[in-house]
Amino acid sequence: MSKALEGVRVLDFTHVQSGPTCTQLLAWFGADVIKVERAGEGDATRGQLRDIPGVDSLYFTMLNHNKRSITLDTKKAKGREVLDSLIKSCDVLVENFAPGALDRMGITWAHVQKLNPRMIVASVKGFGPGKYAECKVYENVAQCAGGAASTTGFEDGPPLVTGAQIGDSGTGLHLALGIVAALYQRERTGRGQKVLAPMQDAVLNLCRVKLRDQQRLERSGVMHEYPQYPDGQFGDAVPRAGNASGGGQPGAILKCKGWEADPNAYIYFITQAAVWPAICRVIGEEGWVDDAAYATPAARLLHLKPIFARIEKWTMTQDKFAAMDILNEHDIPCGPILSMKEIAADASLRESGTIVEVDHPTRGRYLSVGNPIKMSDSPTEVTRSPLLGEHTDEVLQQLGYSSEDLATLRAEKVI
Ligand code: CAO
Repeated sequence: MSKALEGVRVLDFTHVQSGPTCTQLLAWFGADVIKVERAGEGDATRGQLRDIPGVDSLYFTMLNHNKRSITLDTKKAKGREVLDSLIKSCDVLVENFAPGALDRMGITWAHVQKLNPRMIVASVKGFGPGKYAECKVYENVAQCAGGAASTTGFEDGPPLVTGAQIGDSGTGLHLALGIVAALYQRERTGRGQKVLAPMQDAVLNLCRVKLRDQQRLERSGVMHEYPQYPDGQFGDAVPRAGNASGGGQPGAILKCKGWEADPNAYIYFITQAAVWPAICRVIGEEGWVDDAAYATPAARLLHLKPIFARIEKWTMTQDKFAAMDILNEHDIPCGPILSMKEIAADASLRESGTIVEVDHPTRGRYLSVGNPIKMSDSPTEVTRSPLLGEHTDEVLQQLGYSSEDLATLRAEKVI
């Protein structure tokens, strides 16, 4: 079966996490992704957080599936020549170097346009234009600057970053969408364009509801579904809301049977208005269905803490999976708090290809996250990440370099 992006060739200048997540998606959709790395060291993540000495780390292998790898010193004149032929033969250049690094390499937008006016140049940077445009940025910096940290955590604690890599992988996703849209526009215009996804902006986009709440707070001074209501105080900025749902349907994380010993024996419970009578019946509080203090969503907002305390009395009698089964029989939205250990063993995620086992020549078999986006006409087969420079000869020969040329480039440490 063909793939959605078959025939699209990507010059992949990405490293660490944000850029590689983007090009990995493009590869999963069928693009030929050629990762350019420095000879000897390659992407820094190959050697970071290693669990097996001398072997590409899981950090690297899990972010670089389905790609080809070439080594190239782009600071040498001959390396620049190879790079120029790659630019001529590729559709997209993706990079996430520190600001200015691509220009310092001589790969300016004008240079790219001269060589290949159809090329799309896509970049991740920490910040967009403005006072921080020149700053280097990693995941947690983006989470802090994009509004996630100030709105995550409990009201009496410090700002918190989340384990979801919304700065890196979240920005990679945004960039991938920009690239696909630019490819689509190129079909009509014949022209490439620059695509920029700043990490701060991507995090803010994912925190959109908190900017909504900032304006609600400024208008009314209070937000009824936040844990600060009705007893606490609101300041002038959106406060941290703990595990409150943040939406129109109040929710909370509640203890389940075994919570004393198991740090993940919890369930997320949403008191969706449509199923309030069912909730009352399940927890044994049938009287709350018609009690004026509990019968309407507005009335319940005044009593959320005691309501969730009562529901928790019930969830503590069930393990999280049993609670999930019972609640789902009544269409009550809920979700078990799953550990990574439980997720790794999840049969449905394995069945759908979202958790995959991959073979690697030096590491052996390992577990990874496959393509979370499923397409009926473009299935994803996850293949292992490339060894450093594994495809240098193959790619350069495709560009027209002879065996003698390769020997010279190798002797001069260009590849
Ligand atoms: N041959 C020769 N030189 C190469 C090369 C190659 N194949 N590939 C990269 N280089 C050079 C670059 O040209 C650059 O050189 P100069 O600084 O002399 O111009 C140098 O390697 C280092 O690039 P860098 O500044 O991007 O790398 P760093 O490790 O110092 O910074 C990071 C890393 C992530 C902080 C920075 O790249 C960055 O801010 N990127 C944008 C935001 C981003 O994507 N952050 C997410 C990272 S994941 O958490």
